[in-house]
Amino acid sequence: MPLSDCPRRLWREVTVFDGLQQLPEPMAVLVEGEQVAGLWPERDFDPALAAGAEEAGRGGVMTPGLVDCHTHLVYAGDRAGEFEQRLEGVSYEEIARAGGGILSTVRATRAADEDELVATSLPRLDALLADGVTTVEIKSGYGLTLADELKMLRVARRLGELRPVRVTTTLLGAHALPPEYAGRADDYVALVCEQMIPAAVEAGLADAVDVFCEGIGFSPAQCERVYQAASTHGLAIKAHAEQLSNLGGSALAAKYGALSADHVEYLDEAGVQAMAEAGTVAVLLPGAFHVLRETLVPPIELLRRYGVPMAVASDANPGTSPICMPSLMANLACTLLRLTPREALAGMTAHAARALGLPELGRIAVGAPADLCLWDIRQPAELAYAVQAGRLRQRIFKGAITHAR
Ligand code: DI6
Ligand code: FE
Repeated sequence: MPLSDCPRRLWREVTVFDGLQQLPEPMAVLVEGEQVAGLWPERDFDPALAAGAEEAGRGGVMTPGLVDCHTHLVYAGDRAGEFEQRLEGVSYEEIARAGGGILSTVRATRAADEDELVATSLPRLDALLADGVTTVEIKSGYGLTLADELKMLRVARRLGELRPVRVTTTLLGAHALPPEYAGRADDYVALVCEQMIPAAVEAGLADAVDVFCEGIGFSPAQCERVYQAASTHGLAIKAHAEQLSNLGGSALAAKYGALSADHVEYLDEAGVQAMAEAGTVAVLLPGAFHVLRETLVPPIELLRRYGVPMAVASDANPGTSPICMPSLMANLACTLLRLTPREALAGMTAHAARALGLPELGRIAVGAPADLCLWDIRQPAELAYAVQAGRLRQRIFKGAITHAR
């Protein structure tokens, strides 16, 4: 579109968190079309620089639109009964081994058609958007047949068409062993590698693959087969690794150039080093840590020392993190995992975008996509400090204000 037709919008006197840090003084921010076109300290701002722009806001804190880089948002049913069982002392693993857990959501999700899945998932997506999300990753993994995994991925893509949000999709066929493959895990992995991955790629339905590398999931050798198939088909790689035990899943993912290794409570120094060398992001999921009442904190100090970027995500799912409130994740990342508020916010913006292989997102910079949030708070740290819905004044997606009150 010719520049003269671009809507030009100007925000004045905003405190900017640019995705990595808070800028030292109040700023003027100009958006032109779908991009950030200008960013000036207020005291240098010359109105001639933004001639013809409409003033869209004044004051408040501006952050990049939040990036929720790990969710299982699409599913049917709920697991409230299991929550009660866990409160009575039954462990997540015991429930899983007895055929509940992920497999109970698999039964409900297989029984739902696409429209039903869209209808049950949209309110969860809307909750994320109301809390500032402009990009969300959505995994499959509750279908576990070729048809049901593709169904979940189509639903995820449809959600992205129904709402102003970027959706990236991840094929998580290797999430749990479906009952019809009991005792034949290698055959199921062959189905993932030889049918699900090629079909998802062929249909353009997946941006990445993920695996659950765990005693109750898949072994490192099985995960490696999935990574080989993903690499052959040009899909990015992610991992649920070191959540409940240390199997070396993060180092394995790093060996295949993974975008991220997620959970990582049981990660050791060799794994941290492998991630640092490969540029793999550590995605911290404090919601699951909280709900499972875990006590082993991910090795934050080692991740800092090796310079591994830390992202923070909701892990929104019916079992271990039935929570669709990213700002609460920032709070939990600080209170439970001891991140600083700055790290938590970088974890939900710049570093989360890296975990999706989209480093142009999650930043406020000239030329960056204008996915932005304007919050009614005084300083960025308040997002992590207070847990309070309704602080989002404006949500800006591709330069358009999509949520304003
Ligand atoms: N780890 C998790 O925390 C989620 N998946 C996984 O591999 C939980 C999924 C669920 O319990 O439904
Ligand atoms: Fe997960």
